[in-house]
Amino acid sequence: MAINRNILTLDEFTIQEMRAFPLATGELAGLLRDIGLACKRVNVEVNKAGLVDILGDHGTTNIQGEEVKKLDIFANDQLVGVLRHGISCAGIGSEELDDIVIFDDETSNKSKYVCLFDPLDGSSNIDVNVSIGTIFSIYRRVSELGKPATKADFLQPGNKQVAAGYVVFGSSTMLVYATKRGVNGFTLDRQIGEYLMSHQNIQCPPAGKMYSVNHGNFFRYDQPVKEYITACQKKDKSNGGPYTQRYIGSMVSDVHRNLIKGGIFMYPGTIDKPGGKLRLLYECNPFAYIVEKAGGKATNGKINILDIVPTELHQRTPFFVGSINMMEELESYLFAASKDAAV
Ligand code: P6P
Repeated sequence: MAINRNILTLDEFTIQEMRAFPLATGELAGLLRDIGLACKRVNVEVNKAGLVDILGDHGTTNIQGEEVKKLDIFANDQLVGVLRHGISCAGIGSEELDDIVIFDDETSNKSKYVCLFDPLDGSSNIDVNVSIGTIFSIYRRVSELGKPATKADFLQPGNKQVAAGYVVFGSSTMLVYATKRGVNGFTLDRQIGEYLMSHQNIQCPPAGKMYSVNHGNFFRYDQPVKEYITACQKKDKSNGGPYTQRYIGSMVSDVHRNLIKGGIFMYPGTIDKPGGKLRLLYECNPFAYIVEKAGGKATNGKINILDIVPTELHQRTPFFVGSINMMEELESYLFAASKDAAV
């Protein structure tokens, strides 16, 4: 079988990228390899979730008060284990863990990076075979190398991310990650166990025809959000439409689709939960970074998501992300409302 040497593996690509940074130590490449390895193990379990007694509630609830599925714990354990025993990460923050975990060993304390992740987002969909995903965010430490990482390493604004990415466990398993040099996607070839470059230099189309939001919350959204959603419904050929509403309740899949095809994803605050549902550090910041590096935009409805200075590990934020033209149209509704309110 002819081997197509034009297809780069994830490891080959990250090593190739290192050449652009003469002072690179290979730690970031190692960290991405470790995440990819953990997610290969998760992939095996996700693909057989219906066959073994790994479904069903784990009987506990996480800090969010949500039922925890066994796969959540499995995915979390794989990521913590691989990163703890790697040489590229000083500590982690996880949706499934109440507080950060500082690895505090001689090797880890010398590591430049910390990692935050949602080990298996959308896990409520596991039992019904809807795509789910892992989301990760990587920061360079601000604390002294050689000593244990500190909380300050994790509570940095999203614009300080060194890299961010996700793995979507769908019809295929794909790892997408962004650095300041751009966004690239790698599809897992399960036969050889390698992530192969399948989507080079991903660009988010400036306009799309898909909007993603939970219509069940419509009457609990703020007026400007309702007006924008209604405008989406009224689009026709004369003004860039008609639009389609696509929302599968699994953020990784919804945002991945909109990143590739163009579109806007919204999880606004509601009257009863003005802070929204999605978490800033390991859901919104990574996706905001990825979509922005691909030419899109992300806000909390007031400011760029990446400019928010975090105060808590599990804090939530309203979240709007997607194609630049659609985001700017949304903002025209949001800012008009704030101008009216200021009068
Ligand atoms: P709702 C999954 O639980 C999740 O965190 C995201 O993946 C998804 O976009 C969102 O919640 C769905 O929330 O309230 O619309 O069911």
